[in-house]
Amino acid sequence: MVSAAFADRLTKKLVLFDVDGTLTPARQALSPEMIAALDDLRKKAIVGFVGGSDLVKISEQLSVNGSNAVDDFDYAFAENGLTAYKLGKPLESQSFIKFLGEDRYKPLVNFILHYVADMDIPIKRGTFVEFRNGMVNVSPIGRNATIEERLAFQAYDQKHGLRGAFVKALQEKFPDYGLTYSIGGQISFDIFPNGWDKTYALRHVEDEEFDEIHFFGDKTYKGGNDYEIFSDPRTIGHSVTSPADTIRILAELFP
Ligand code: M1P
Repeated sequence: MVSAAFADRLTKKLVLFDVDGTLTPARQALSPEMIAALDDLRKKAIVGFVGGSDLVKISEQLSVNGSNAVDDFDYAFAENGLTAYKLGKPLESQSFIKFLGEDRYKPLVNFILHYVADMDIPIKRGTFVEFRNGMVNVSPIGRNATIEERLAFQAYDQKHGLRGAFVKALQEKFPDYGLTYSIGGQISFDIFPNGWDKTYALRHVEDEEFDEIHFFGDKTYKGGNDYEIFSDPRTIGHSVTSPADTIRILAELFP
């Protein structure tokens, strides 16, 4: 039986999607083809997204003609599920700063800002640390970078391993903080308490006792921010190479 919440749909299957690289190109909007595929899927399954970004950014990408993304998806999980909605209604969540405490946060952010200041990279923009509800996002180039500047940074980072070295320095400096450092996007990495990866979102769906939980993501390799939920025994993981690949697999699984 489906629960009262989903009584209009005769399905016990949940399909969850990562956002960047899976539903949309990084930081860009849904294509008309993806909108049609999701509309069709929502007739056959319960549908949600699990993004690493905050809800404002994800909403910019997933809203269709001014609609609200939290209404267009059955489950909306931003910041790995630390911000969570079910059928448009907010679910309880926790916060990064409550977990860490101001006294431990301050040395961490001070170290990060010093490290960024000392980095010699071709260009720097603004917003090097973004403080979110469930995590802190750190970007050596800065979050205000344009799409072109992002791509240039990503290529430069691939060559020089800047983010990897930054993460290593943080792990060595704060070994007892209980934090995970996740390089999930193009220009930044996320910092959150151990266990607050995308599997965090799964606790919000447990009560529905779904028969199958599918997860689609592009960063499903070890170290990628989709790895934990992709390989979790509670999910059936699908590794995709692009939004077009997501549409292709959906057509096979849900004809
Ligand atoms: O969803 C993946 C990542 O997307 C953004 O990363 P970047 O700006 O580096 O491309 C960030 O919102 C990050 O938090 C998130 O994990």
